[in-house]
Order: sequence, then structure tokens, then C-alpha cells
Amino acid sequence: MSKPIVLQVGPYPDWDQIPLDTDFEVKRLFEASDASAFLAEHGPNVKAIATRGELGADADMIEACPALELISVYGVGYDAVDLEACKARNIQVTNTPDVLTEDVADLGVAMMLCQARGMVGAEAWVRDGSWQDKGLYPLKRRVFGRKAGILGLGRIGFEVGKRLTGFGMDIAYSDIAAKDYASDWTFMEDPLALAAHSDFLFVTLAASEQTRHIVDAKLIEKVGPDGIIINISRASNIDEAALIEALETGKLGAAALDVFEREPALDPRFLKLDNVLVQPHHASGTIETRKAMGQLLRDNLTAHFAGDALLTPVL
Ligand code: 8YV
Repeated sequence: MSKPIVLQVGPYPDWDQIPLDTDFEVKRLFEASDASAFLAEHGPNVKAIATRGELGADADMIEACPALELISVYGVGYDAVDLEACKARNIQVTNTPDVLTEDVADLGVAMMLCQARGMVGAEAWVRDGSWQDKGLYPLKRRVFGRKAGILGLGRIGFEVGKRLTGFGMDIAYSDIAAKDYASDWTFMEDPLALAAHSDFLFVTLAASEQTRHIVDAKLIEKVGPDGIIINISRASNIDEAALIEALETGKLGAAALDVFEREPALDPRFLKLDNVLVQPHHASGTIETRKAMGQLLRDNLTAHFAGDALLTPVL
């Protein structure tokens, strides 16, 4: 029997690529010099798309694949998939929730510690000889016992909160409704009130049109000159221009960001600021988690073509 044809949008590690190539006939879009010509040639035969969270599948790609049945996303976020186009054609979509939750939360907390304690600057202080030449490194702010706000208490936000309890922090969160599993933490319906309360504001919302720029200039100013915003969700949740302006003028103390509007290209102004910690969209980037994500991506493809129930459908 011939293997189902799968359009692959971006590269995967070999431990995923090899089994994907074994089980499916894979057409690698990312290797094509002319993506439109590639889609015109192979699109009509494509039954499934294998993509990554940040790459998704846009309306043009979906339209180029008239026999498309499933989009399997390597990532929990599926905001880059055109869901309306999928609904209109009954195309199913799967993602990789749960398997990455702990690692994403770990990195968010690490970014908070790194920024609050000035670890990047401290490392440079040792390496460039400042410790010997200038003496003691400037004092930084503590994390222990201070106020944390979690904007979006889904799976990842909850794991961030659990870790923060270990630092004796005062934890509050904002979401569409209070969560019964977070009764020890303060629910604040209004994100602005949460921002005003927080020394550290974690942005852990699943991104959508509704959450676009939920962190705007007004909210950023509420976090304030002593506050730190940590974003491990999607860049679209923050008004990036307002964030840069607040970081440049000191209206916001600092930021720690794993995601950017035009990633992997960054607004060059970020790189001139020493109050921003930048990471290369790497919150799920451990060998363990990426292996589990790849397995789940393939398990959803396999289940679909075997006529079995999808493991982690979002549509
Ligand atoms: C990426 C992510 O998918 O889970 C998500 O939503 O954005 C990430 O895990 C990862 O960078 C792999 O491409």
C-alpha cells in the first residue's frame, strides 16, 4: 500500500525525521527553493501537514492542498494555523500539549531568576575582569517572597505557579474565571489589577485574536519601573512596540522574552537594551520534551491514517 503524503513545513531532529520518513511519503517544503512551485506540484496529493508551533499553516498553504485531512502541530500553540480555513473544510488539527508543560514552566522561572539577579551581567563582570578591576557587582533585587502575577492559568501557568510557591512568593493570576485547582492563589479578574500587583508578570496565555496585545502600554506601565515581564507564550500577546518603548524609557524595569513578533529576526532595538533577556523560542527545547513532542506528532498522524481516534485534537 502506498504511504500517505505528508507536507513537512519545517525541519525536525533526526530522531523524528527518520521515523517520519519511514512511515510517510514526506515532502519537505522548507528545502524547496520556490515554495509556491513546490506547493503547486505536491499540494494536490498532500493528505496531512506536519508543522511546528511557530510555523503553523496559513490559508494559502491549506488552499494549495485540496485533499488535506489533518494538520499535526509539533507544539502546544496552534495560533499560526488558520483554524477558520480548517473548519470550513473539515480539516482536523492536533497539537502536543502536556509533554512540554514542565520544561516551558522551568524556563520561565529560570528567566525570572536570571533577570532579577542580573546573572548575564554578573557573568560578564567576572569574564571581562570587572570583578578584579572595579570590585563588587551591583546589587540586584530578590525573588524570594515577592509578588508574582500569572496572566493565563492554563497548564503552563499552573506549573509556573507551583514552582513559585517554592520561592515563598505571593501568587496571583488572571484568567477568564477563577480556577478551583488554584485556591491558594489570588484570582484577579482584571489583568490591569494583576499587573499593578506584580513584581514579576508571567505571560502564559494561549494566543488568539482575542488575546492579541492584551499586554499593552497601559498594562506594561502598571508592572512599572521595578517590575519584570516574562513571556513564554507568543509574541502576539504583547504589544512589542509598546514594550520596547517602556524598556527604553524605564517605564518597565526589565523583560525576559522567549518569543518575538518577527522571530527569528528581532527588532534590533531589543539588542541595544541591557534590561531585556532574549531567548531563541526555546522553552520546550530539551531533548526529552522534543522527543515526546515528535512522538505525539507522529502518533496523531498514524492514528488518523489508521482510522483511530486522534490523541490530542484541537479541532
Ligand atoms: C515550538 C511552541 O513548537 O509549543 C509551542 O507552541 O511554540 C514550541 O514548542 C518549538 O519551538 C518547536 O518548533
